[in-house]
Amino acid sequence: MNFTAACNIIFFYFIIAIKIYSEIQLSDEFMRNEVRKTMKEAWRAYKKDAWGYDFLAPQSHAGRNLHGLGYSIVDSLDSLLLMNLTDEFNEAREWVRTNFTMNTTVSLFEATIRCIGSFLSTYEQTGDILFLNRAKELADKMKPAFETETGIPRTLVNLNTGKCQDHNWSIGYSLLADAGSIQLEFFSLALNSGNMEYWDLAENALMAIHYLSPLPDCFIGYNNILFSERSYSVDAFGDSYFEYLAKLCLYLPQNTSGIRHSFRNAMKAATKRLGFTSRFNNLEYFATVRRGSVQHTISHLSYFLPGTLLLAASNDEENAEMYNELADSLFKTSRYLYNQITGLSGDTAIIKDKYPGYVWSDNSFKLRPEHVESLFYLWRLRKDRRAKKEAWKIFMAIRDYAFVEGGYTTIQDIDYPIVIYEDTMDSYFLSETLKYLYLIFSDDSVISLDEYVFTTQAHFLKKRLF
Ligand code: DMJ
Repeated sequence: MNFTAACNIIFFYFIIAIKIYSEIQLSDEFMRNEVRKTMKEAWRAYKKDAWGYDFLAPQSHAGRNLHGLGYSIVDSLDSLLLMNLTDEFNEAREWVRTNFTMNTTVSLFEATIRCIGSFLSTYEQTGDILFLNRAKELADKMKPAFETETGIPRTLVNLNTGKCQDHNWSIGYSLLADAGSIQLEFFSLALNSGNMEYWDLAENALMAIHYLSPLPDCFIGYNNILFSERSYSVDAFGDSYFEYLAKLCLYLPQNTSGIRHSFRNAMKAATKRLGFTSRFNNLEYFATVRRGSVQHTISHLSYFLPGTLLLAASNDEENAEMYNELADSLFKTSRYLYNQITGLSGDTAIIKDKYPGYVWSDNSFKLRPEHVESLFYLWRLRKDRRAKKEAWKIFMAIRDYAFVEGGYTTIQDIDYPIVIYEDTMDSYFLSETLKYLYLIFSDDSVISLDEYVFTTQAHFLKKRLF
């Protein structure tokens, strides 16, 4: 045998070995356990350097506050329960019992999705009245936010004084995503506590939004509903409003045909007004309109939409085909944007005509959950094995690139293999990203989609099948 033939044979077997290696199936149990270990590791890091703060700053081994409600502790409660991290759950419960204080100015939306959602999910799982009481106390302190002409709540509220404020960049307005995605939490609070006042507050806000067009403005005048900014988006500032339309129909299957229509009409209007296909690579995406002018951007926040569309399709035979097709197109886009050197996506891309079809306006990976959330639905609802493979790849990339000695952190540039870090581990990493990853590798009966609906912060609430 000559030298070239020998080399060819070695090369041939080398390729076969690589193929076999890449096809080796890791067991679900193994992958689930790896996610659990990461949760434990991230929790420990937070506990060591940032206990009681909203977030861990892993690079500087310190804590950071957004609203001073101990978001990482509260947001983690049901992830810790789910992953059977009992000691850690008990530490969290003790903190909630003795140290959860409410005396700062908070965003109604953030405090609702991170705290009230988590308290209620944990209450439903454990029956521990402490969590229901905390949810009520916090909601009661935020009630002044709903005292507006329209019922659309203000964005910021002081928990001590009840004084409300606007963000300084949206005076006179509330945000669509803020006013339109507190309903699961407030409805659940009403049903769990028996106090329907919480229900009415959230329903009034939703009714007021429905008074607007099928694709409501992202900035809504809270004292004059017709006050308009001409800003439309299913991405930042709009995103979870659309998510909640689809999810409310699952949470309350009775008498929700109106909400189902709103979701269908919103998707149709969004496709007509915001839907584009990129010239390079034919990627479909939803643009954003700001003050009347179109911005061809896609942010990581919008990657939730394929998953939400799959969920809507599973619950609406008539429109399933349209939702499934749209989900597939949007998946193609988010997968393309995830296909970077690190295997992770940047935070915001601007669509361009030439190769590679986009430039990043923000190329950091902020540990966000939206893509793995959509992969979770892809696995549960379609049994598409690619979802598991991709989820594992993303998890490994997070471990390889986002881990620092002090915890897990934001990567500043996903195109650059020598990683530079930003200094934040947000609580959604514990509450959402790791939870969805864990569930992708769990049996379908674990937090079954037949029984539960996930809030926008991935807290699971029991469906109300009455
Ligand atoms: C989460 O806090 C929620 O999912 C919210 O609705 C928007 N996205 C962040 C995480 O990226």
